[in-house]
This record gives sequence, structure tokens and C-alpha cells, in this order.
Amino acid sequence: MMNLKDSKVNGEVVSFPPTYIVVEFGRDIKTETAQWLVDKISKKKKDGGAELLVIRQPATYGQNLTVHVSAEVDKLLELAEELEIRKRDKNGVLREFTVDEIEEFIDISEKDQLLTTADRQVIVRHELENIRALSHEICILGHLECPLYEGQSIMSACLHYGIITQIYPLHDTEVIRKLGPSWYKNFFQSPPFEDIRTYFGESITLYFEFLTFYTISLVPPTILGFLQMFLYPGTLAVFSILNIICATLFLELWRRKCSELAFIWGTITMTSFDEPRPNFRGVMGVDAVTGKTLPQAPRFITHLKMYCVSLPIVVVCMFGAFLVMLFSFWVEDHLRQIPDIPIVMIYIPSIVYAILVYAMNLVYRRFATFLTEWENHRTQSQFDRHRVTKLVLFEFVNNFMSLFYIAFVIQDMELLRYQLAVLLIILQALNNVQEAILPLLLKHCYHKMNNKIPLKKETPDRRGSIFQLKQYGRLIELVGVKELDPNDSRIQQAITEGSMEKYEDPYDDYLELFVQFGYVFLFSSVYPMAAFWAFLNNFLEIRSDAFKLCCVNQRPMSRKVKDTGAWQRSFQALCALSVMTNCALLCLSPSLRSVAPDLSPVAWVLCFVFLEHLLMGLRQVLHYAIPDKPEWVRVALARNNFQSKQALKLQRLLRNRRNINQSMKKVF
Ligand SMILES: [Ca+2]
Ligand SMILES: [Ca+2]
Repeated sequence: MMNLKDSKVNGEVVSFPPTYIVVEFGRDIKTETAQWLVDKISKKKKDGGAELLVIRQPATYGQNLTVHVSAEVDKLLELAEELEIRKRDKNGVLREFTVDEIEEFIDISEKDQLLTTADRQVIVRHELENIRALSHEICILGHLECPLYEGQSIMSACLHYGIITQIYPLHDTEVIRKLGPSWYKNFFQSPPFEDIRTYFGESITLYFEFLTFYTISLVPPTILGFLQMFLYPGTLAVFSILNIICATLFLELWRRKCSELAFIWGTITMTSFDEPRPNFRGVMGVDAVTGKTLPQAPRFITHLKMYCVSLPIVVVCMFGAFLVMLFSFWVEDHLRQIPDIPIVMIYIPSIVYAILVYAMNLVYRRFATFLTEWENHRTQSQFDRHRVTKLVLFEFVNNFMSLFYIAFVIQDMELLRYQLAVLLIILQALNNVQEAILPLLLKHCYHKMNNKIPLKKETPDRRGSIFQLKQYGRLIELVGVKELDPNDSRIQQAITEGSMEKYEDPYDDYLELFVQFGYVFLFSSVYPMAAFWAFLNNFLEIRSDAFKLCCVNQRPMSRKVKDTGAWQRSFQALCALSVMTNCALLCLSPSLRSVAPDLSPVAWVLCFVFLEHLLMGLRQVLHYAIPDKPEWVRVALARNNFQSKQALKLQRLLRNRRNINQSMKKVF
């Protein structure tokens, strides 16, 4: 697997383990600040450091000061115990790893293979993020304008102030060379989930599990769609109802699958009392659950901020987006009424609207992240959940409101069908090009350009003007930090990957599926072929997203998750809404109306209410009939609980017996 790599520095061989995390500093970092940060990373824990290994990259033109962070195997194992990382022991039982019991997990000679690269990165990243400001450190050294409060994560603060430009893990080229092709070139096998989890971590694996599960779940609606279109055209009502049942079943079964996966991965026990996220602000205090000293902040303030400030703001933003949409329709309507207007003019409002939506999205995203940060959620999963909820509400207005308008205000079903077809066939295909192929082309061009201007290595005797040197970090002399061998392949790799696009979390990929799910199920009674096009796209999506992760983006940070969080709820809300829209569309459809032409409008409304309640009831029944966790997971969880209680009892018993024996000895 991974061996220690040797670097030669000034004749002496420096052995430096594989780089887990690369830290790139800002262009005009001060020497004292850089030294302070590097010391923090390598200092002993009792002095507020992280006890990690640091080595710097030799300065090259155009590159900021960059350091590689790593740790020795023994240190990683020790930290794995501290972080309560769960591993399978030799009997195949998943439990918390401890250094004392290492022989029960793996032979001591193979100890460097126990932790996956994803584990190692999580550990190193965690240690970096947990360098917290001490009580006397009121600002970042050398930067009075960047205040710190006690217990704040120094790395997060530096990222925030731009003192550190990025912190990223490096790809493991050997692993990716094997993993990539078995994943995106393999068209008729499910993705190698276990390998993906080992390399990318739980959060990304869960996305691919979800994508695969959803794609398979699209098969019944696709078949139903074909049957309805070509064999039984008069059965639209039956088709719509079956379609909604399919969607409901898919979401219920996914929940079960999710808890199975979370159990196997050992993440099912994650709670809101877990480790606070690095940006969590609070006064240092004793944690009520673990007794450790961690930042503490009352939860009710977060709730107050969420419901009294964020919620009204989000609603106003949604309303604003809705008004923009209405205005674009209104302008288009007016343009159509002008006689002899060139056809191009009519499309201008839609184009302007599309550009506006794009711009609004960009601004709103930053804003939503800022708001969620301000709400101060304790764990990463809470933060993600609340951020996603805010974003999804806004995206809902942008993506679906115009279709609602066409369906229920203009009531032009031909136009609606045409719009859906364009969105599902052309836009999805274009999106895949933009997602995976375009960045690759750009990267290719960038490299061609870059190769023409070779990176010049700076040698001590060929130093440029002071001005240039200041820019490229040569003047920054770090005490006690060794330098990588200039021929080390990690240097070029860090430079290349540092310029790649970041992949923060699978938010955009989930969003794509969310929007598609809406197109397929919200208006399925108008466009039954939607499921087929979605299926076709997702079949390619599994590959293009895999390709994107392996070849286009920076290696993402591995993250632990136990479920699809806010997405599960968003999909469920969409599913409930699709019951209403489909019932309404059916009650409006001329084919159904022709069955009973004498029915009064009131009777149709009653008909809608009856049908909608019936389906909602059915959804509820399915929800109760299918338990969230499969029986075996519940049994296994109960057994784990029981066993740990027994172990505690046994420990207590042994201790008591020892105490009694000792006191007996004293007596006699
Ligand atoms: Ca796509
Ligand atoms: Ca995607």
C-alpha cells in the first residue's frame, strides 16, 4: 500500500510519510504568521498544537507558500482511537477501535493497512481543524484585524480571513487509476460501492447509492409510461395513480435501505450531541454528554435565529423570485400582443429570466450559507440540513413555479408537455456536458498553455527582484520545517490539484435529481414519457458524476453521514405535492371531463378533494406499513446495546470483587 517516501534535502534523507492534506497560504502571508501556524500544526498537544508532521514545498514561480501535512502510522492509530473510529475486527464485528486491542483487528505487522486513506484524511483534517485558540490568543499572530475568540478553530478562521487560501487532500493516483475505470467505464454493473467508500467516504457513497436506487426505481414508471402511451391511451388516471404509488414506495424503501447502509457503515448512532463543527461558536465549557471541554452554546438561540429571522427572510426571497417570474410572463404576454413583432423579441423575456435566475441563485447561495453559519449549528449534519432546506425552497420557486403557472393559470397542456420534454431531454444532456466534459476540455487547454510556459524552479543564486520574491514566498524562511525533494512527484500533483475545481459536497448532484424527480412526478399525468428520459439520463449520470469526481474535481473531504437528511424530506414534500398536482391535472383534463360532461364545477372540486385525500391516505398507510428500519437492523442494534450493558456490568462486577478481595486481605 502506502510506503514512506524518501526525500533528499541538503544531502540528508528526510523520510516523510504520504501527504494527507495540503495547506496553501495566501499570497502575502507574513513570515511570523506562517511560522506561528506551522508551529501550531507540529507542536505538542499540551501546548495547543496538533502533533502532525509538516514539510514545505520548494518555492516555485507562481506558487504560494504551500505545506504538506502528514502523520506517522502510530500517531494515526492513536488518533483513530480518540475519534472513536469504528472498524471491523477479525470476527467481522464492527466496533470502536482501540490501540490496546489492535491484535483483535489486524496483525501488528500490517498495522498500516487498518485505516483507509479516507480515514487518515478525516483524522488529519480533524486534528488541523481542532487547533483552537487559547485564552491569550485574541487575534491571528501578525494580524490585529483578524480577531479570535477562545476555542475558535484557528484553521477555519484563517480560511475565513484568506490567510490560508485552501486546505485540500491529495488524490491517491494509484488507487484512482484502478477505481476510476471499474466505476465509470463499467456500464452494466453496479458501482464498486465499498471501494468508493474506502476512498471518498460515506457522504459521496451515499449519493451514489441513492442515484443507483432511484434509477432502478424509475423502471416501473418507465414501463407504465410506455404502456399508457402506446397500448392503453385511455388509462391516464390509472397510470397517474400507479405512478404516485411508485414514487411513494421508492422513498419509503430508500429510507429502509439508508438505515441498513448506516448500520453497516457504523454511522447509525450519529446524533446532534456529536463533536461540534469547527465553526461552532461558543464558550468553552464541560460537555454534558462526554465531559470533555468543548465550545458550548444554548440551542434555543439557534432556534430563535432560525424561526424569527432566517425563515421570514427566506420566505421574502422566495416571494421575490416568484414576482420576477410573474413579471417575465407578463412582459412576454404583452410582447405577443404587439402586431408584427419579430419572433426573436418574444423570447427575450425568457432569456432574461433565465439569466436572472442564474444570478439570483449565485447570490442566494452565499446568503443562505451565511445565514446558516450565523445560526450557529452544532454539528456538520445539522448545518448541512438547514443549509439544504433553505436552498431547496428557493430552487423550488425557480425550477417549478413557471410550470405551475403554465399548468394552472394558463392551462396550456400542450405547452407544458413541450416544456417538460425540452427540460428532460435537451437540458439534461447539456448539463452532463457542462458537468463532466467541459471542465475536462478547459483543463486540457489550460495544461497546453501551461506547458508552453514551464514552471521555473527558484534557485538561491538566481533570485529575482525583491518584489517578485515577496510574491512567490521565497523570503518566507520557516524555522524547523524541512523541504520536499524538488523531484518529488507530490509537488506537481499538489500544484495541479490545487488549481482544480473544489467539490464541497454532493449538493448540486442531489439538486439535479431533486429537480428531475419534480419534472417526472409532479406533472406525470401530462407527460408519461418523462420517467423514460429521466432513466436514460441517470444511467449516464452515474458514469459522468463518477468521472467528474475521479478526473475533474479536487479530491473531496471524506464525510460521515447516516442518511440523506434534508433531501429525504424534500423528496417526500415533492411527492406529496405531486399527489395534489396530478389530481388537479386529472380533474382539469378534457379526457376525464368528457366522461361526465354534466358535472358542475363544484362537483369537480369535490371530486378532486376526494381523490387527493384518498391518495394521501394511501401514502400514509404505506408509510406506516413499511418500517423505517429493517427487522435485522433493529435486532442488531438492540443486541449491540444489550452487549455493551453486559460488558459494563461485568467490568463493575470484577472491580467490586477486586475491592472485596483487597479489603479481606487488609482484615486478615
Ligand atoms: Ca447531470
Ligand atoms: Ca450530477
